[in-house]
Amino acid sequence: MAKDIEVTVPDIGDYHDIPVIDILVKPGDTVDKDAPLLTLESDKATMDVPAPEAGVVGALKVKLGDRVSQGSLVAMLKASTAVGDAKPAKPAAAAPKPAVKEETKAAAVTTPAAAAPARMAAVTVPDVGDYHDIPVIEVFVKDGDRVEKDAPLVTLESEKATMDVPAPAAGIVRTLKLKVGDRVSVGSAVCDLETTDAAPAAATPKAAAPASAAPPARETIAAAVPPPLEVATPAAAGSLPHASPSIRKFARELGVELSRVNGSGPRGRVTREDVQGFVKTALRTGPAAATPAAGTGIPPIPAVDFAQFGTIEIKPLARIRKLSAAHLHRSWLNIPHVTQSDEADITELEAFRKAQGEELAAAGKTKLTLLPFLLKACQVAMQQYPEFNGSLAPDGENLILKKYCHIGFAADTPNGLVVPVIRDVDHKGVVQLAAECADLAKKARDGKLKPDEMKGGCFTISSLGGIGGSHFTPIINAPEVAILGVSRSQMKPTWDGTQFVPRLMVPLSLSYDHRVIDGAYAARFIVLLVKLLSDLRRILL
Ligand code: CAO
Repeated sequence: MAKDIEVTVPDIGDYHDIPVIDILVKPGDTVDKDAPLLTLESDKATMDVPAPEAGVVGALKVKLGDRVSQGSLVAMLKASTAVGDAKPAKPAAAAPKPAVKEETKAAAVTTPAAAAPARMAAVTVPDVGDYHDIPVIEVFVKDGDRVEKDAPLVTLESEKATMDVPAPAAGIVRTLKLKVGDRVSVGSAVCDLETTDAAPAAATPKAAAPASAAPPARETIAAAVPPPLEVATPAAAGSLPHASPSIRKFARELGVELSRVNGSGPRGRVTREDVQGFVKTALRTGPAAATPAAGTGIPPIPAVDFAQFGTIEIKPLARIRKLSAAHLHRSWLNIPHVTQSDEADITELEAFRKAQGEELAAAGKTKLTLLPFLLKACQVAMQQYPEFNGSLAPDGENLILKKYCHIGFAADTPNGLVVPVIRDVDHKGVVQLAAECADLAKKARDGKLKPDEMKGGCFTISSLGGIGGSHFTPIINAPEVAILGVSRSQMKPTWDGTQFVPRLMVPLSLSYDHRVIDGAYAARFIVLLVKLLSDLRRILL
């Protein structure tokens, strides 16, 4: 029969009045026996309070920052298993199984036998309760490493608990005596430590006792040993991460949610390298690539084993595609996009372009496409509507207005999308712009663009006109605030007031950042753009 249980802080040794630093459950959560409910942290150790029984979490009695001691009520739990006819539920307090004996909790420090240097101390496995012959699952140090007092040296893991053996004093690791997979019990040698503390317990004459005699000073004992951390078995823990106290602390310090890190250790345990790898990936490729929904709270798309439906081929993504994926995802998620569409009558422009193009071709000059005209028209419109040449300051307090005008254009390459940038469009004529576009587009296709040639853009044009399609919604190339999508021009019947006449119309799709640009401002911008393209003489005005 379901029973309400008061979950209290178990015997955590010498620790009193220590803060709750993490709450791992909320009311209504179903937890298994031994699943961690919350984490406490003293200045020396981090420890979880596990669920004493499987059940459903009721009211939480503590919040982050509350200070607790042994016996403090932390939560109510409706036990799903029969807990017998026991009267009050208090005994179900989440006492971790390993009985931590205060007097023997320390990593024992003794001077090694015979001619050891005066300040060399032997570090041995402290009394870790009922555990014998348990494996070393992680080694954090190597010979020559300098460690602070209480820094974890190794992690041990029994079936029920994971525990770090911390350095009993600051010093330099001299001879490491363990490796991952070794099995240890109380008194097993961990390493020799050349202590640098002014008067570490190990250096006192009393510490020159045999290994079994832990340092007598009680504060040294307490300082050296965090009590074992009860961890649930992976099955019991459900989706909760399986990691040692020091790794949890390490992840917390870096702001990494352990549940997002794939554990590569035995039984999916998260290691220090896993956390470091996660951070490196996030820094290199951006959070979007580290996990598609990173930081957004958006549930990730579940993985599907496509091979179950038919033959598949795995094709690694090109580096450019991965980089642009992260960039586009960031923009899409961070910027409230609005796309405004219109069509410009480029009948006259096209006639002019063709005539000029033939002249240029005859002179052996660059091919004249629509793109340089679009660049020029956008530059003029940006000068009249300068917010289109702005970027929102990261704090969201200011708009940074640029007095230069560099415009990028999206180029389709075999390796993916790149955006070369034409500098100082306002200082250049259409023919020069055409030459620069052709040059940069070729470099882009040949994979020869230099990083500087893709930087500093104020605005982007994405022209799909050479391919086809009508309208689309381009994604803003942050930190820019707008992008113009251009589709394929088409001869259309247009009403001139008295009759339908055939006119060449080019579809335009202007996406803008609505935090910076109002709809009316954007509509004025695109109307001007349409006018400029419809009658190029306006560019001179
Ligand atoms: N309508 C009709 N025809 C168009 C056109 C339009 N809007 N824009 C270009 N064309 C024509 C050109 O005139 C040219 O025709 P001809 O060969 O008969 O003279 C042909 O299409 C090919 O032009 P182009 O694409 O080589 O040249 P461009 O200057 O217009 O564009 C570049 C250069 C680099 C922008 C283009 O090659 C490209 O890569 N476009 C794809 C951009 C892209 O992928 N955008 C999507 C980004 S979001 O995923």
